[in-house]
Amino acid sequence: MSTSMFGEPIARREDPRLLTGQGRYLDDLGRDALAAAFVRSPHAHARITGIDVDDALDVDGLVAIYTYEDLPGQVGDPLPLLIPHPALTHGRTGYPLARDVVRYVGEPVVMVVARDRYLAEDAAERIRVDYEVLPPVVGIENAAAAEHLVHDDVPGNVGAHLVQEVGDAPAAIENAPHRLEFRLDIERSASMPLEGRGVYARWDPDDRSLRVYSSTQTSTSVRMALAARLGLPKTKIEVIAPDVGGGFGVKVVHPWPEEVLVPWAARLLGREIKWTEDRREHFVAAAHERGQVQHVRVGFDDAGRILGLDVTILHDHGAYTPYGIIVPIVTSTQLLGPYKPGAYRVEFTSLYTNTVIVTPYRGAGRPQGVFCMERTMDKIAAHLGLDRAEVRAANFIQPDEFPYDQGLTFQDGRPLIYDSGDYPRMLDMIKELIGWDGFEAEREAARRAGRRIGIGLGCYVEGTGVGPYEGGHVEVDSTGRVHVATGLTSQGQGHQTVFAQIAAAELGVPIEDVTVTTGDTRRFGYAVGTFASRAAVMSGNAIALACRKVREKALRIAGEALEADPRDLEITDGVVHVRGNPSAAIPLRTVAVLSNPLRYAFDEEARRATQFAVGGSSDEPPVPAGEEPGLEGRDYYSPVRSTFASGMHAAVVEVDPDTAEIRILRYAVVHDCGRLINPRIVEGQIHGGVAQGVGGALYERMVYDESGQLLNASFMDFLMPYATEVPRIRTGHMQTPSPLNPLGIKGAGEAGVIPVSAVIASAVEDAEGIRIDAMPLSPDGLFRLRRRAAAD
Ligand code: MCN
Repeated sequence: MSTSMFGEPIARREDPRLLTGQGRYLDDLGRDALAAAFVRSPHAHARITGIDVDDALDVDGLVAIYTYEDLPGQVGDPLPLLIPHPALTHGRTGYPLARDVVRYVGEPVVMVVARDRYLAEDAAERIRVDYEVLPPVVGIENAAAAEHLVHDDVPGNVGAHLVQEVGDAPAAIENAPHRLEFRLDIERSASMPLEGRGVYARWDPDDRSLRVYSSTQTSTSVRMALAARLGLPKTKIEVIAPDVGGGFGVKVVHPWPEEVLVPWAARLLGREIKWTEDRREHFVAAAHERGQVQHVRVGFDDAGRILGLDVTILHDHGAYTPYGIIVPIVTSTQLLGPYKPGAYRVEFTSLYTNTVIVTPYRGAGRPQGVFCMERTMDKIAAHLGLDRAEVRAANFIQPDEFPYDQGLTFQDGRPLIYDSGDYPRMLDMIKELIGWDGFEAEREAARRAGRRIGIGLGCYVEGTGVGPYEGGHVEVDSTGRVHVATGLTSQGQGHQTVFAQIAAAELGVPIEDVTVTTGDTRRFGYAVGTFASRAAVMSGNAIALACRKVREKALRIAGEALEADPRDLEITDGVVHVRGNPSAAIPLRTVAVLSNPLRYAFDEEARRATQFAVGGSSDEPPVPAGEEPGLEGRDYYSPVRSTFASGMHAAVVEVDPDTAEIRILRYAVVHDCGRLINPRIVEGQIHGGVAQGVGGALYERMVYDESGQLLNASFMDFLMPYATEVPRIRTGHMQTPSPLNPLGIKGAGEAGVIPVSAVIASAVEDAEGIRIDAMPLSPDGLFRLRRRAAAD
């Protein structure tokens, strides 16, 4: 038996089950359920003039067809705007089924329920929806030009406009010895979890209750949304996230139209109904992110220190804003990274387009911000003829300046204050890992061999562990097993392992004795969810606090049984004993029995163990007066503010002089997420993130034509990196504990993806000697840049 502790790089406990095909994902459930399918808009912008379902009625096995008109009361109301913001003056959300107007290709218009998915799709195909096509608005700049409007009542297509200022950046730029001005473009992309969205609902007519399985990142929010929309008390709704095959942000939005409609119809029909998203639906009708245009003005001194930075951002948020404007807020407030410019001004305009909605995708606005800041650093270095690492170092916040207030407001409305970090040391570490200082010799040797290589660097700071709260419940049962439950869900982050490590360490029990439940409202009803790299900080600390309550209670009861002062007791390998006297001991399992007087009466073994422990007879359980029954505890953790993780990535790339193919030869990461619960899991998270970042840097883009049709809505045309395109990654960990939470941890789940585009741009620019100002960068894109550079 191992007593696995906090900080050990143990293997993920969930993997043997998942890797041997024993996972239970949404589509593994409800095999006999009716199936739902959706008729979706083929137009980016159109008025619905008629819906004719007659042909579909002949389909054998058809059960029901619903349009907007069929949806009663709150079921048909517009979807909620989850995160309002004063700057979002024109927030708009869609209806679960389109009412009069459709605003993106893929918007759901009709829901069909049939005996199976084939029949549901057949019936859906026979439904005729008549449209009057309206002019679509596609592309950020068309939206800004506002020749046409996405929403008649939103002037200029502007959903939100925000300016944040620290100091007088325009004046600082004006008076600076050096100035640069440039534009950066980042195209739209999207998260592509292997498992799409999905929901399966069962109505129990006797109990008048609903059980819903959803492939979600936020099961408690799904429950709250359903309770409100269906008019059911939350005690009559159970929402369970089974195994979830990736989320990456897209499964946070709640409720999705399908997530409202399937449970509603299940109740109405008194039947089980399931809907699973297919890949095309995921492309056109889930959510995208990243798309931004940035205009940068920067003024700096001879050492490369930024005196003033002025960034203007145009953000494309698609047809609706169910998630508010969180993405451009994150870009604009976290763009500064580890740097402290003399003055900063950022202005963003968030624009409606006739494309699918934008919601946070792993990194959530930070890859765009880091691209902006790191391109700025490289351009300053190029302008001054300085080393790129040196320019970054000249702008760093120093270790003795923490807590450091950037003077901005974080997305949760709290001041943006960095809690801890050591950026100069981190820079030394990353330079060492990638071989920065010896690179000129390497470049020269490559050049002599006819090869073109370059090196790039990127730094970021990431606010993690946002509130408002997360909770944990811990119970030791009479077999000695420890049951840990938290309300947030898991999509592959390894929570079963890390939360067990925390509980094992806090309680002094073998990790084998700990089971962890996530994402099941039956086990834990109050939670926010898994996103924004918050699970480790939020649930990790909540579970630790709950364990501490259980531990204290265990020591009180054991103290009574052992006639010892609880302060003299400790728990090792699941046994409570007097410190320095291992023979005065009582197993935790027995303490659990003692804590429940009735159980004690039934448990001869526990009685014997207690008698042995106290050396006398014990018909009554020796429990301090006033203890509640049960060896369990619950606690919540609410942070005062977010904690800031940080990292630096570097890459060496090779660019083919003829084909412009870009290969990553080496990739290095140094990362600081405070105290590491499990370094191996964090490395896995970083590797996955870097792989997604490589996709964003070199391959993945959503290509809309001018009529708003997504041209590459399949894996034939939307390129994702395979293992062959993902480099080996050397990872260095740095641990500056967060002073803000009991465990001293910061988040890690998004870190890997954040700076990759900036790093690859930096390295390719270094190899090619031409400006890289747009991402992703494909070989044909690089080819065009070469031709343009040659023509200039
Ligand atoms: N961890 C640790 N020590 C730390 C910090 C974190 O051991 N100091 C561990 C955590 O315990 C957890 C993992 O690293 O097992 C990630 O932790 P955290 O940063 O808290 O992130 P979350 O668990 O909240 O996960 C969310 C994050 C986000 S926002 C996206 S998007 C994302 C990601 O995680 N989506 C993922 N990683 C993913 N990984 C998989 N496989 N699938 C997804 O959909």
